[in-house]
Amino acid sequence: RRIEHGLGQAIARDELSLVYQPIVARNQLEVTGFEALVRWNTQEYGPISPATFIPIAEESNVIHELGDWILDTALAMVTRFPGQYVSVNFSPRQFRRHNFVGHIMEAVQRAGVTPNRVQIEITETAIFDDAERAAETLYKLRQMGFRIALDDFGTGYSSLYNIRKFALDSLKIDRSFIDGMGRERESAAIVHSIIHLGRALGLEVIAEGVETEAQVQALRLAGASHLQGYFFSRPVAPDAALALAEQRF
Ligand code: G
Ligand code: G
Ligand code: MN
Ligand code: NA
Repeated sequence: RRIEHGLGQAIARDELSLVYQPIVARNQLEVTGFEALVRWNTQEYGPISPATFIPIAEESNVIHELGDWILDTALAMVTRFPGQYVSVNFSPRQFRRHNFVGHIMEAVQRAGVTPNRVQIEITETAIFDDAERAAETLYKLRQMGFRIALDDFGTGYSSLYNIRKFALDSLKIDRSFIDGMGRERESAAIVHSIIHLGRALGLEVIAEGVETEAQVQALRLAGASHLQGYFFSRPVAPDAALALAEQRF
């Protein structure tokens, strides 16, 4: 409750910021996009992780105020990138908001950003409850030119039905599988299967949580189209992100 109250004031108090983590293409290892991740540095308790406060915000309409700030800030940033897209996380409640499509369209128009510079990251949880409505929302967004990514793929209510039914551009393989790849045959098999499946369906496959050179090599060999993780860069502040934008890894 105290967190919920604090979140209501966080924007006015200027306690929120976004950091950006590069997403790197397989072949030349150039940066094709940046994932925006929110940070909250409270005056009273110091930094609080989004893993803690997003689920709390998600319990009330505070998520909308927060989500609007995140989207507007990310859109202002993408105009500074030399061509990359920005990938923004949307929680299930945001995605199911009344007129989500109109809302997001208005935001990009206000910012003067074309939809192809924006990737919308949602999880399977967001589309699970009302699949018909979710399919329609994703279809419209994709028609308008937004990129759609299914985040944390392989966890939660993962079903192959989802990737057939929904208009998607990319699958983001959950980092728990990447983490397990070098140790367990099972994780490696799952990673390979997701990559093959994604490619067969014409989707980009982004491997998350890439931390080591060995993972980079294994994932490139397996055919992942994009890589993201601490090996390349942690999520960094706007100026540092701009410095990374033209870099090859
Ligand atoms: O960046 P970090 O690893 O601390 O993020 C922890 C969790 O918070 C992850 O599940 C991530 O998806 C989520 N998260 C981070 N930034 C955002 C955001 O801007 N919006 C939403 N909805 N979730 C976010
Ligand atoms: O749920 P989502 O995939 O949006 O969560 C992204 C979170 O993953 C961010 O909080 C980010 O800080 C974290 N992250 C990004 N790269 C790595 C990595 O290489 N290793 C680990 N452990 N976490 C990572
Ligand atoms: Mn994400
Ligand atoms: Na993820």
